[in-house]
Amino acid sequence: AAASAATVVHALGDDAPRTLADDVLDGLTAPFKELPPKHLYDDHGSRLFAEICELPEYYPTRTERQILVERSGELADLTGASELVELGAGYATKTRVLLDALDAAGSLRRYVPFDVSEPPIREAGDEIAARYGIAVHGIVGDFERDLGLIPGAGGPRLLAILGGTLGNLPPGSRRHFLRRLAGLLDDDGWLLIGVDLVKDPAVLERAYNDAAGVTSQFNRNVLRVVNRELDADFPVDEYEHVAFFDREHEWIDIRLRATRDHVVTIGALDLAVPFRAREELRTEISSKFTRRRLEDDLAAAGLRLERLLTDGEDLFGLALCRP
Ligand code: AVJ
Repeated sequence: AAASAATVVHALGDDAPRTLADDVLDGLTAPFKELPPKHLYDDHGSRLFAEICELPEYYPTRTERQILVERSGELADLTGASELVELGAGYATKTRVLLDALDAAGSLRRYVPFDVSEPPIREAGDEIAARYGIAVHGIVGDFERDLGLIPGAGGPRLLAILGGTLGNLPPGSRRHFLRRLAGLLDDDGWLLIGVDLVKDPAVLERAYNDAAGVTSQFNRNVLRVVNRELDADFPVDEYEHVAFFDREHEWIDIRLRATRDHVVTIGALDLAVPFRAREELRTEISSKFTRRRLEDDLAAAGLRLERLLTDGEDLFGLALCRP
């Protein structure tokens, strides 16, 4: 039945601070300090990321959108999908293109947006339910943990993870995660993955070191999140944003570098963490792909690459895969 408002299911609730506390405790006491990138996306971080997507240096978002604009009809015809499940949906701006195509093909019945942040799911979900007259089942959760909340497929499913989100996972976790995604698909299901492609390191590095400094703000925001949520005292302005292309691993390595010796107190954990001047804390990796590497990862997860749709300059790819 057509619904005019989105249903939203929550997996995070009271658990979210616990996850952050565990990650901070593990990450800041490890031999090389590290925090997982999902904590970058509080409300402020989500807004900063939306700003990044509009930056002239940050080509992935507009390139992916352009590929979707050009090839969504083909994706709709190939998949005949009756439902779109989208991991890391955010405001679903690019998704509209895909929804339009599935709607035009006449197969669309349900949209299942999944994200760590609730406001985008609710806003975009309500609007999409009303506009397409389809059921919208939103899920607020952590997709490394809460995939079980995704309902069973009610017809050919298109499971999408766009924007290069998959690239945040290190190679081993990525294969493991792909295997779990394969488990959400029946034989008639499809997986659509947005992958940033290996290219001139100068172009890559520029995308993560924008002239306006928005990426630096976004990166350092994770320290504000820890300060607020765990009663910590990171001197946010005394950390520098660092992002470089690691040619061996083919990923952008994103870090925060302390500019002086200091000790950070994390009240909620009763923890004191010393930082040396120039010591770095990794906040994100963003893997870049070649077709070969993608195929190897997919094979390890029991998936195969049906099409790799790219833009004219091979900046970004949309990989359509099947079990
Ligand atoms: C959301 C993970 C795809 O890796 O390009 C952008 C995040 N970090 N600028 C990316 C990000 C810094 C983005 N992903």
